[in-house]
Amino acid sequence: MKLSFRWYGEDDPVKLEYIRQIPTMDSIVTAIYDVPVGQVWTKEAVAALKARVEGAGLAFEVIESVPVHEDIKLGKKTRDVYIENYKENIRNLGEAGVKVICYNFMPVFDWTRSQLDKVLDDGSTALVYYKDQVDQMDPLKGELSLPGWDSSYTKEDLESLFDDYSKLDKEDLWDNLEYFLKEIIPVAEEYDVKMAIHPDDPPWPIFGLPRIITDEASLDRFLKLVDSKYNGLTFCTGSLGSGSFNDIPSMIGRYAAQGRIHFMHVRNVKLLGEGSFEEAAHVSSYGSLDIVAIMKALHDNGFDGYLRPDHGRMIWGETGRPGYGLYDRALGATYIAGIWETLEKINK
Ligand SMILES: [Mn+2]
Repeated sequence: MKLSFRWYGEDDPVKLEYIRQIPTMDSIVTAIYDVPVGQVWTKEAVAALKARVEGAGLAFEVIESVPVHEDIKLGKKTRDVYIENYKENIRNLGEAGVKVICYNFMPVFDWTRSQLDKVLDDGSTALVYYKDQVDQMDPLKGELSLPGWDSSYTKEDLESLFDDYSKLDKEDLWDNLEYFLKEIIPVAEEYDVKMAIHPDDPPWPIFGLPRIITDEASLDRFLKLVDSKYNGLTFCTGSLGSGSFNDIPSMIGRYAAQGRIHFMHVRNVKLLGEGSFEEAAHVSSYGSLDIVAIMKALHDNGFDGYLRPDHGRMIWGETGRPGYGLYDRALGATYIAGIWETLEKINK
């Protein structure tokens, strides 16, 4: 297991130099953020990012994310240009030593929450998803105020995207995902870059948009679309674990044994029933997931990929990017490292 940490670049209030001081930290998970979705990241930009990360004493081997253009998800005629660009990104990143690329196939919206700064009992703040609040939101009406959403969309862009997706059902989205994979996985194999899809967060449809990477049956179906190790998973415990229908340790055990998990996101969620949840401290007793069982499932099945503590709460007065402060994620990293050390020693 290689411990890693997400870093948003020079604008991130969490400095690379601080991340390096977290015990057993190995790698940085990052991306190039100033190139529009669907365009090629230049070799020069990739080389500069690699030099910056490695100069801080950390490995540059995981990219999160290379985003997938909406035209690819929609299966538009223009997708082929964007797919060629995507392949070029895989080649450039592979040549720079990148081993894993995380991406997702969620229409329009990435992760969705109803509030980013809910005050918990201990005074920390966390991201939450309350179903009744989300059900009342309409992305096409009123202010563009959905927490965390991509503010680069204008109202007109959104209307046009929603119109396009209204003509698409789940099976169409599966077809478009398969088309994309059949194009890119051979390139990933050639350049030794493992592709790792991130599940949908939350793992159910929102705002009438289809979502397909949500549970064990859909992950099985996904892995069979192209039966190659290079077509693998970012297994996000919080995203999949927001659905009580997912048995997380059991799923991890299966997919790790198959060698299909290349990247782990580990965080805890407290399920509140009926499609609502709060993000919680990593420690098992604070949420609904058994983090020790999760780490044991990885350890028992020989997991040797990358793992990062996922979202943390905001604690100790820290301000910054919701979910991505330093302190609570560092506590999570240390907790995870402690469980792993224990598993290594008791299994000797
Ligand atoms: Mn995640």
